[in-house]
Amino acid sequence: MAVIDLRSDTVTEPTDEMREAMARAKVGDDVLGEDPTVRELETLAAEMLGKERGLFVPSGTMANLVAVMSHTQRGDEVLVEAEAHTYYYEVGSISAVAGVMPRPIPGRLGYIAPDQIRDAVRPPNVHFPIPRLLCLENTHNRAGGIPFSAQEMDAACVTAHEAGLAVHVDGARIFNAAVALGVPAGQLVRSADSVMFCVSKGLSAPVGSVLLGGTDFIELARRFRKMVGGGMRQAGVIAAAGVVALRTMVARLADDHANARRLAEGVARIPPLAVDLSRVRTNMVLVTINGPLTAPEVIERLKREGVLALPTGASTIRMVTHRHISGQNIDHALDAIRRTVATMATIR
Ligand code: TLP
Repeated sequence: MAVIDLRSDTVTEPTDEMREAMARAKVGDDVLGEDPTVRELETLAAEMLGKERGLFVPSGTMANLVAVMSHTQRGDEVLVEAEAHTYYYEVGSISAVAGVMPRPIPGRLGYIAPDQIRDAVRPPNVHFPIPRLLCLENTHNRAGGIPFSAQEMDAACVTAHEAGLAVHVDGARIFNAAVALGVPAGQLVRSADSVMFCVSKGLSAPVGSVLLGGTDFIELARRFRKMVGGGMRQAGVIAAAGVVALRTMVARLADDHANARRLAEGVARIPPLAVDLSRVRTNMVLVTINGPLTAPEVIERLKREGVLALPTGASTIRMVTHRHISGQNIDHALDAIRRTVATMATIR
């Protein structure tokens, strides 16, 4: 039985072109700043995102951590959306390692609006930590892959800057946002101080993320990357796949978005499952189960039918489309979901 893996776009494997580029990559010691392929990836990424410099790091989690460490001092306050990956899924690293105080702000479908930023930033007072940084996420994972426009991003950044905060963007899937909105990715982060994106998700490279920002910021981030053990040596071997990812994998994300829509529209017609179709804007589908079935039960049953998905709550399931999911796979997945729900309804 062919498995249809909708757990995440992180499961994508390198293309043949990536594997060839990896085999041929010119390498050097990147801790000494001598790996030409890492340099190439960092430079290309900086050009595409409109920032001065880039820093290749092993993961999105490390990119966010190193960004927070570079923007803050221990004890500072960091405004972060309450469902943001940095707050929800990164093992508490910004507290445990960076030593900052996260201030979770429930956003509107993942977006922290300017008025919320103004309300959250408290005037200087001996009792309060110093507010130093705002973290935004685009696309927003737990909101269902929602992209935020350049105007929305600018508005949040301007307000944060007026309040004396720097802005870091977790843009793990910033290219999904750019493709969905039909704008260059750089536009979405033009007002932000730093941004990270992952080559290891929908872009199909096997490993890595790039953190981008101004020259001084990246120099500091390079030190923190070393501190947390992210200094890699002949990392050109993996950066080579990232270069191919940026050159060849961005435009095709539109196919993943079309497949997500097709999946969402199908699932929305399978009660007791429901999908808010207005939220399906990129490559994610959040499925709500109305009724007694739990997400883990449905996921377990789907697995027996060869369809993999992840729970995002007791009665919510996330399905993610990516390069290994075809339109035909979507139709097969929908058949499997229909069968699963029908069987489970008779068991109850
Ligand atoms: N997200 C993963 C899981 O960790 C949930 C996924 O399957 O979606 N920022 C965002 C917005 C992310 O979605 C992720 C990964 C990261 C950061 C962390 O990237 P990695 O996994 O490279 O540390």
